[in-house]
Amino acid sequence: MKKRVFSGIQPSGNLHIGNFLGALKNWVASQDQFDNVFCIVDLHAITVPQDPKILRQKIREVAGIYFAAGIDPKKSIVFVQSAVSAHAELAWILNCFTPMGWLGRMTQFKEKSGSQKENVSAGLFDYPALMAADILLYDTDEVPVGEDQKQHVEFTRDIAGRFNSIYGETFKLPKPVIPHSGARVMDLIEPAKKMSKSDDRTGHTLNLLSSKDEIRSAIMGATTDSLKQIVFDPKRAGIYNLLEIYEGVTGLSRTEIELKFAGIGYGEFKKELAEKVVEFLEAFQSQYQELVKDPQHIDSLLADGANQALVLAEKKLSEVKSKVGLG
Ligand code: ATP
Ligand code: LTN
Repeated sequence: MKKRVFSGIQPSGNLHIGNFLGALKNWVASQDQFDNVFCIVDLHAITVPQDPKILRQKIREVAGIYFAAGIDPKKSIVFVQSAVSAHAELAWILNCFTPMGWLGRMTQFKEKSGSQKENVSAGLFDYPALMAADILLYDTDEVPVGEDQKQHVEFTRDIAGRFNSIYGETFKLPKPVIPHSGARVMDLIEPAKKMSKSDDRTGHTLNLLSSKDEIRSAIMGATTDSLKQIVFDPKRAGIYNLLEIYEGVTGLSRTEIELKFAGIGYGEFKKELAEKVVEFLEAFQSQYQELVKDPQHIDSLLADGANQALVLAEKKLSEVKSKVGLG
């Protein structure tokens, strides 16, 4: 029996090269090895305000991006979270076993709520319980995500362990799988900060659907430093980030890359990086454009995915409900 993989991306903002290198790339690469469930987590997206029209468009956009990146609906279940109500139901149940203190310690909540802790939604605070429900419904073994989601997967293990210790073995404990490179792609202009989907400032991110010119100008404008050598030194955040992106899109080793750019200036390196990213996105974007010509096809793939997910999710939910004494 193959191991089960579950992961998801929120249909909000603009998907960027960090989402690709930190998550999507690995989903595609190990697709044959696992039993995969990939979700478009719209219930997570509404933890912050969303325009309904845009949210609906973004759901299809993310589906198109999954398929264009190489997720094959014959090999992987792809569906929209809100189409399977077991996610919300299990989240509520897990909620009732989640200490407030655990949620309060989540770095993502602290970062996203900032100074607005009293005004953000209860959903944003409770975000990890919904993510735990997503993962636990499918007896997930591995969760391939970027570095920023590691804490949420650990939270999922903790809540699963707590439930199991009260009601007996119910949930499998999942493991986060974080890539060695590209797990935390940084903002191009402020390399101390992670590249973020919700950041729409020009030049800060490399979006998967950006034009060639946007890509070139963002890379040429990226922050580097006053040193000269092009080497993988994590202490030199700007250049390190660009090198990781180069590594991610070309597949070359770090030694090969350092050799290739020995004695070469930042300007030359950036030009070469921009061309590699453009080349890489060209193939991806033409697949995407082809797919979105037929939105009904995308919808029907998602409906098939939801039907498959539903069977698995309902089975686990009814086991949980019966253990808790519900229904
Ligand atoms: P937002 O900034 O709106 O919170 P996001 O860019 O973090 O969005 P998510 O939908 O939260 O995007 O994340 C989707 C996946 O991409 C997750 O697995 C996450 O860990 C990964 N990811 C997000 N940002 C990065 C990044 N900068 N580098 C690598 N992986 C990332
Ligand atoms: N919180 C994740 C998105 C997400 C997810 C999941 C990832 C929701 N449910 C389950 C993996 C498994 C994020 O990237 N912000």
